[in-house]
Amino acid sequence: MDLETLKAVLKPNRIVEDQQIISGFTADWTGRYKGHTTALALPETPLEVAEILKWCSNNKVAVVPQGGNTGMVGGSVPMHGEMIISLRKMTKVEFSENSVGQLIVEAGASLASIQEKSLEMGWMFGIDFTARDSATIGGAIATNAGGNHVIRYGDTRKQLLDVEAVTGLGVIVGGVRGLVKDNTGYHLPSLLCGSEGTLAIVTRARLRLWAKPDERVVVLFGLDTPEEALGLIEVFSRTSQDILACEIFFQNGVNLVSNLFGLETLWEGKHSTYLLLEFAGGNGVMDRLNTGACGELLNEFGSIAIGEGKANRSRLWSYRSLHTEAISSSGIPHKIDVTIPHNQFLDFFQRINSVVKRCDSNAETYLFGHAGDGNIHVNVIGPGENDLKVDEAVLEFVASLGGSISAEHGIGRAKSKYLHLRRTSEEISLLKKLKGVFDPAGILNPGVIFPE
Ligand code: FAD
Ligand code: 2HG
Ligand code: ZN
Repeated sequence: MDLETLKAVLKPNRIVEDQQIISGFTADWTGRYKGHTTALALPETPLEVAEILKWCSNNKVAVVPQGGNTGMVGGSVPMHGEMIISLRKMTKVEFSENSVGQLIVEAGASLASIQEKSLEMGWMFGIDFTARDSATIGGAIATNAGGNHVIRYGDTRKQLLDVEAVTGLGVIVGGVRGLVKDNTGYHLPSLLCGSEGTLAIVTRARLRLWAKPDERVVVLFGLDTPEEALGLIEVFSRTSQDILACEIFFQNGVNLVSNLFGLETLWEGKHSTYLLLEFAGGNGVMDRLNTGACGELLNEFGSIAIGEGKANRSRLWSYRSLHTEAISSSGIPHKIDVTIPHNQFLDFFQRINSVVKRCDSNAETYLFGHAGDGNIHVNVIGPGENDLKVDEAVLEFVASLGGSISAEHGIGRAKSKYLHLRRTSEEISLLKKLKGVFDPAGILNPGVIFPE
């Protein structure tokens, strides 16, 4: 690509061609996708994003929008030499003065910076996950990220009051006007949320915040079967208004995490299944937990650990939150993020290992996830990066149970050829037409969501 005419309309240093710098942007977090490009754009304003996209559209240059590059489905990697447009320089986070409990953020602001600003102002942001220091709000909007608190606050879409974005033609649409109620035709924030950089590049957003809890308590249960976990999920979701997170994981993942990070063995390793619940609310969370059906359950269990202070809570969380890093240390994982209907969960847990073993008898399967949302992360180590038998078998199995082939990570490149397992051909053709309206030159993230 001849970048001189683009450089001429931008301020200096917005386009990087130095391969030493670019190489830090071309591979994904998991190590499965390794791309290349000759140009990295680092715009600092929405108008600059618009200039770049106008030029790209006129010159038929394909682009890959990128935030923190922590995505799990290869959507932020230039596999065919596309220009990377990184939003990393756009990081402002401001408390909105004309509303109650709202933030105006630039797309490159990290999740952690948004959480911090919210807390500083006496509020709480509804989205949290382990990649919080690197993942950006633009990436979270583009993937409709979920994370640990969906059971309480919903996914990223539920936090969005308004979005400003730039279409493939370089036109700025939407804004950060943000009224809580605004029924003026199609809801652009909902449409752009989850579009994975294929319709527009998100530049700014207005976010809703929630009341900051006074008290938080983590409870970790050591269990012997997934059935027990499902029973507890049912009781606590129904009876506790304080529930904030509900996570499941298993002994093989705990072994990996404990060995790698030197964590204490849990209950001498005698359990197969773990359920971590977090509760948050006004003062008295622990007292409320100790009453009624919840209290009876807490008293009944032998293998139970309770964390009240910050350090104890994060010690218990670390058995769950370090799974991703620990698994990556033992190879390049096949990441298969799925949702299972609650009434199919047991069938799923009983059969998933044999589904994987039929594809590769030496494969190791790690299961963990946001059980309260029916969301399990199936991580498989063993099959080669390009051997997709296991991905296909698991996704077909999940679809046969009425589940979704992507719960929270998106479709990206990793799952584009399986989109038909969840969407009808009529739906796929409608979605493609929508893409054509936002991006008539087809420059925005080709190969993401829809197969090339
Ligand atoms: P990137 O990885 O840079 O991009 C992701 C996708 O969004 C790409 O398709 C990209 O093209 C597009 N994109 C990025 N920015 C923009 C923009 N401004 N406009 C338009 N398109 C854009 N995800 C969850 O949902 N829940 C979790 O619990 C969770 N936990 C994680 C834990 C770890 C340790 C890691 C490494 C990842 C985790 N993720 C999780 C996945 C990932 O962090 C999220 O998908 C996150 O939203 C990606 O943000 P990002 O800024 O890194 O986006
Ligand atoms: C999590 O919930 C993330 O920890 C990452 O969504 C999941 O590593 C994974 O597969
Ligand atoms: Zn997750």
